[in-house]
Amino acid sequence: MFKKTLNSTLDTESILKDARSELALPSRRLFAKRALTLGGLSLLTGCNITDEPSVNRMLERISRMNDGVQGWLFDPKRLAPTYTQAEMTRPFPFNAFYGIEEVPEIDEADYQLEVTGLVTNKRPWTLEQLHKLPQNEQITRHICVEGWSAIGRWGGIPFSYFLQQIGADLSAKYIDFQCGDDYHTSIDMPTALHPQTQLTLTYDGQILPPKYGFPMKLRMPTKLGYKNPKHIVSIEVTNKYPGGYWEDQGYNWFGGS
Ligand SMILES: Nc1nc2c(c(=O)[nH]1)N[C@H]1C(S)=C(S)[C@@H](COP(=O)(O)O)O[C@H]1N2
Ligand SMILES: [Mo]
Repeated sequence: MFKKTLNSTLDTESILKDARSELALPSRRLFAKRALTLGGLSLLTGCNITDEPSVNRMLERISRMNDGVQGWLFDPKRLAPTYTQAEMTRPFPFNAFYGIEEVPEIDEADYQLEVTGLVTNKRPWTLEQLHKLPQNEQITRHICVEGWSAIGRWGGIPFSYFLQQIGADLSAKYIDFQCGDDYHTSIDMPTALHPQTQLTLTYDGQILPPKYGFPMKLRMPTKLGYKNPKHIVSIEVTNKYPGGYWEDQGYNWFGGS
């Protein structure tokens, strides 16, 4: 879609040339080979390249990102790197489409996770029931397209295990997440089944605090920050493209691997 605009107003080759020099990567490197196309760059930065300012913004974002993390963001089968506790970013940044003083307060007692769509078991889940499911931990890097990244430690249920518990149709295309703050985003089934995709209940060994998404978020180290929904209140398995809060405003739907 943006190709048409680009042909008339922008010079594709010169954008790529600038991107290459921002990245200073030799062409044989994985990232350069796989992603140094306009599509790959817009995927990486979340920028919809339709005009000169957004091209500049894209180049700025690229230059700020750590090239070491870029290769695996594009390969759904590879594991994202993990880190040690000493490498954790403290404090872990807060981000949302509103300020920290507007973080939703979700009442634990009333909370139930709704499950809808292509699943055999539509029973809602209390937090207590969720905490009883098998849990694991990861120390991984979260990358935000706004130009920062941070390493955090998250604990929760392997999402593929949860999908089995609800009898999800694993041949369905999408999973949509509705959040307690009117945010929503959706992911593809291969990412949902990725071993590092986690229904996250804790941060750094403690119950997930409100600012990081109480009572639960989806943590995917193979996806950019905006694909990781916080304050999840319902999950739908579907074949109908669900889009998302930022995706509907032009951010790339895949947003990562
Ligand atoms: N419900 C909800 N989830 C969300 C967002 C949001 O505004 N609302 N923002 C996203 C973005 S852009 C980022 S970078 C991360 C920030 O998560 P953090 O506050 O734990 O750092 O949450 C993502 N998930
Ligand atoms: Mo973000």
